[in-house]
Parts: sequence; C-alpha cells; structure tokens
Amino acid sequence: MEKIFVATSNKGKLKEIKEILKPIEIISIYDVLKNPPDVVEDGNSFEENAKKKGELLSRFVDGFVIADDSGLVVDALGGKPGIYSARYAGENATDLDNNLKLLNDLNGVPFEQRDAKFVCVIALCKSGKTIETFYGEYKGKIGFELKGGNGFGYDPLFVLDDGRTMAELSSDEKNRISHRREALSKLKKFLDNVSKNS
Ligand code: ITT
Repeated sequence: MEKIFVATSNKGKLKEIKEILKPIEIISIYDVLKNPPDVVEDGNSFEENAKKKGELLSRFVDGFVIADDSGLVVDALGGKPGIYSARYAGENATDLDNNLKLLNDLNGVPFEQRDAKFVCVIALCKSGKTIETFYGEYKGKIGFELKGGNGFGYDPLFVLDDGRTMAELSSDEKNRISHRREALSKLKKFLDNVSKNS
C-alpha cells in the first residue's frame, strides 16, 4: 500500500494518522477535491458516521479512502458527548468551548466518578463501499482543569493513570497508546494481509 486518502477536515486527526501510518503516503481528500460534498454526520454510532464519510468521499477519488469518526464517552454523562463530541457546545464550537462545557456539565462530580474513554472507528472504503471498519478505545478520567499544549480536542482534560493529561504527552507517546493508534494498527494488519494475498 503506497498511498491512502483520508476523509477528514480535522487537522489534529490528520497529523496523527500521518504519523501512525508512516511510511504510507497519506493525502487529505480535501486537498484534492475542488468541490467536496458536505457530509452530514447523522448516524447513530461512530461506526455509521465513519462509514458515511468514507463511502461518500471515496466515490470521488481512485483508491483507498479512510474515514475516522471518534469522540469522548463520559460515564457520568450517560455516554455524552459521544458521537456529538465535535459540536458538543454548538455547531461551530471550538475545542476550548467543548472543554469548558464538559467541565461545566461535570461540576460537582468527584474524581472517582469521572471515568471516560476515547473511541475511534476507522472505515476503510473504496468506490463508495466500506471494505472494513476498525475499532480502538483508550480509558481515562476527566480532570478538573485544562492541562498541556499538545494534541487536540479533549486531550487537555483527559487524565491518564499516571496523572498526566493526554495533552501533556509528546505526539510520539500519544501515538503509541491512543484509541486512534489501536484502530489504525488493526487497519495496518488488514492492509498487510490484503497486499500479501494479491
Ligand atoms: P472530520 O469529521 O472531518 O474527520 P471532526 O472533528 O468533525 O472531523 P468527528 O466528528 O469524528 O470529527 O469528531 C471528533 C471529535 O472528538 C473531535 O473534534 C474532538 O473533539 C474529539 N476527539 C477525537 N479524537 C480525539 C483525540 O485523540 N483527542 C482529543 N479529542 C478527540
């Protein structure tokens, strides 16, 4: 596998996908499509949304396309923000807006009850069809303040077992353990088998 298109407009995701899938050449589909269609993420699960993005955008290029649908699942909030992670604080919410809303919604909840996990589903698609999906997750807790300047999204609030937040890890450290790494490792194995058998 020499090159794969990635159907994401999220720069944080794109950077991590590139680093994790090295040496495969990763091309953002939004760099090659002049008028990309709008993807409406109205599925009921990470998997449905990943497939939807990948299937729609893979109709416009020749080759494999991967789409990543991911988010944060917080137990004390009944699984929210979940599939709505990107727009938790509103349609055009920034990462900071979302983090502040999360802190607010967890106001008064003690640390023992702040369990959370990051989830990532990668859909591998071609010519409008999903070939396979791959799942990854990473468990932690939601802290009481934003800490760290690396990563993106909810990383500054996501506390690991060692007390650091995901945003306090170097990109190499995050990419060795993350939900995205788990899903992409499964994808890599799958692609290796495909190329061995073709
Ligand atoms: P695309 O659909 O274009 O890929 P998006 O940002 O809208 O970009 P999602 O719908 O999958 O993507 O939403 C993912 C959100 O979940 C993202 O905006 C972050 O807020 C959060 N998220 C996902 N992975 C994360 C990670 O590794 N660290 C922190 N937050 C993450």
